[in-house]
Amino acid sequence: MKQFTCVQDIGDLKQAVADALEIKKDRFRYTELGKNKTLLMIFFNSSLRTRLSTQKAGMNLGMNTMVLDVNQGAWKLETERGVIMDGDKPEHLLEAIPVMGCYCDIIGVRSFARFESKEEDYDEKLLSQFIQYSGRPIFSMEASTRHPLQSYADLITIEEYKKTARPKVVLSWAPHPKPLPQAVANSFAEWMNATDYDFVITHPEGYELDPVFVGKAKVEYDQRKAFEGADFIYAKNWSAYTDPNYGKVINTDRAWTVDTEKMALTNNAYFMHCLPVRRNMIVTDDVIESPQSIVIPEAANREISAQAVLKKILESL
Ligand code: AN0
Ligand code: CP
Repeated sequence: MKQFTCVQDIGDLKQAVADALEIKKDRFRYTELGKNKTLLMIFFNSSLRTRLSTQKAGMNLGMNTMVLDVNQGAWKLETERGVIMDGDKPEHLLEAIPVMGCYCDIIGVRSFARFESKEEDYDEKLLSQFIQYSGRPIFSMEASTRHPLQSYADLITIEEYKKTARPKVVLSWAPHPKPLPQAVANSFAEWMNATDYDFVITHPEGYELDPVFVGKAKVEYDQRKAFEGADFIYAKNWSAYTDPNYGKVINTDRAWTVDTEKMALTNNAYFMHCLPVRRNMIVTDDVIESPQSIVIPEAANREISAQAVLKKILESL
């Protein structure tokens, strides 16, 4: 595997789950594979889980790992070509990327949607430049439109907890005070659509996702109806995708918060969220602390998905 940015890159999902569960049984089986190989993780945005789980995954494979927080200590980067660089940015991305490539074998990149231009975000301009100019395999640690390491971990988690072959999985929008990217929701939808699960998306009007990601999912505007009979509730906030509100918060209606009363409509569903989560906005304390909440095992599986991806990339070097 030469890059990992979306569901297609991982190939057959049943195999991907089997590979991940094999790693989970013995995560130190491949410590020779990454020997003398260097993983560079580049963050344009904050992270707790991705940073730690991916670094741990690299170490499990015997890799050396380096982390660069671009906004803390590196030079401010110009990203536009043709700009006369007489402002506050001393370095251009077009030098920075190949230079980073000189010092490592694999690069992970986190760069969220910037909400300045929907086209630039949905073209994955920054990630594409890394792919084009670094000379190294690139994997996404959440880019503008997708968070595939998260979705892969989510899939592993559902496979571990599901009680029926074709569970009903509901992606539910939930309120949040600040504009968040659509990446986690898009990506989760993309991965769920690649399974044979019964997949439903619920959100208030105005929060429709890009139809490319919605795919064959059923969209239900009545959250309570969507929750009926669900086996998994996957809560997430996202900002508006549709124009003219792209990147905006158009509603923070706490009637959409996931609470005990709504969970009671489900088939004793498990509660999932990628974290970080704002309690009593997205989900009540009671639900996230309940035995049905699997947010911690879900986060733990981030190490496994990252290791499965790094292993595949290492095998292709
Ligand atoms: C980010 C998001 O919604 O994309 C990262 C989630 C993994 N969340 C926040 O910025 C709070
Ligand atoms: N879920 C997730 O990617 O968390 P971080 O933003 O903390 O990495």
